[in-house]
Amino acid sequence: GAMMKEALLHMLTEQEGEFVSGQEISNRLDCSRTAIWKHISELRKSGYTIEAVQKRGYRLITSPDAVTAEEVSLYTGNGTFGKKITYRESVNSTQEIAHALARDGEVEGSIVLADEQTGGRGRLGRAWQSPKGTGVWMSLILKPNIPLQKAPQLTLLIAVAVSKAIEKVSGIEAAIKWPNDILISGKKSAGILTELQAEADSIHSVIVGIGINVNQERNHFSDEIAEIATSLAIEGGQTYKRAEVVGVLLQEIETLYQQYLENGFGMIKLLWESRAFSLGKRITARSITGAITGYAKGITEEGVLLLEDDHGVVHSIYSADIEF
Ligand code: BT5
Repeated sequence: GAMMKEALLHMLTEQEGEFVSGQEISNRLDCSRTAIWKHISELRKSGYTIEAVQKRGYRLITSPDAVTAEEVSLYTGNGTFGKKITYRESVNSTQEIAHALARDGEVEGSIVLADEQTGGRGRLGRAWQSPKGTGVWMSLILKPNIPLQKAPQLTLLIAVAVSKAIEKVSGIEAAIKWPNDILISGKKSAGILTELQAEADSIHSVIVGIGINVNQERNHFSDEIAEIATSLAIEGGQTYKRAEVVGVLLQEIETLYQQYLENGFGMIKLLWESRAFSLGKRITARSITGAITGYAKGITEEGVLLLEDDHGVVHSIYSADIEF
């Protein structure tokens, strides 16, 4: 059923606003006219405007800004990431669902998407605001064959992919703030949460949580983050299709991830540095063990931040929040 609906949507989309006859649909999908009608009704219920005209067939007029499996599948291209999509209208956190799937042996590249998260989370138990119908709230399952201590490299890889995807879809420049923030005009437009399932020293699965503010208006953000958060719509002055953001992002991630597995972190490190916001700046790195102020010199091969304090001592920062 779901496959058929997806195939039908693909046919209508390919026609770019032209009519597709019931006969052609029925031939290509090998289904009855009644079945087609049923799927057309379902698509309409999901927000698609489809015109039906006697003897001419069906024509797609508009599609909703949805992150359902069928809508996202229009944008995922030929890669393997995003071939399997679990969509939920409302969840506590997509991370929870992805963790459970990974424990049950879910394949690499599977994603979980939600239209809304009621308990979206950031690092260190912080909350991630995920209002309904506004952003990309996604968890991606990876199964890299790398040692545990290299896992932080993946966060940097994903950050490069997110900033590239934002630029591709919107033309807006997006910088990376170590380790996991994507900034537009100095405000946070996306965040990354990398969680591991590991046995002894080896990684079983990496659950990469990605939150991207796409179509929020300013009043969607609580007072607490109103000054520090932004969205693509606020910055670009127009709305964007979230499904396209997801599709472009998955293609960017898959390309970088293949390069990373084949050639190592070197190339990713260069890309990361060219998009980094904090390098060469005076910053404060704050963590549970205290705060260090100094110059951000760069990142190591492992993805660790190097911070030179006022006495010339270089500190390796494994995890912290960065203030300017
Ligand atoms: C992050 O944490 O930036 C990681 C965010 C990851 C969210 C994704 S959504 C899909 C998946 N499912 C989840 O449950 N999570 C992942 P952190 O660096 O700790 O930043 C959290 C801080 O960012 C909060 O304390 C707020 O100050 C701020 N914040 C919260 N919601 C925000 C939003 N929508 N946009 C910008 N800033 C936000």
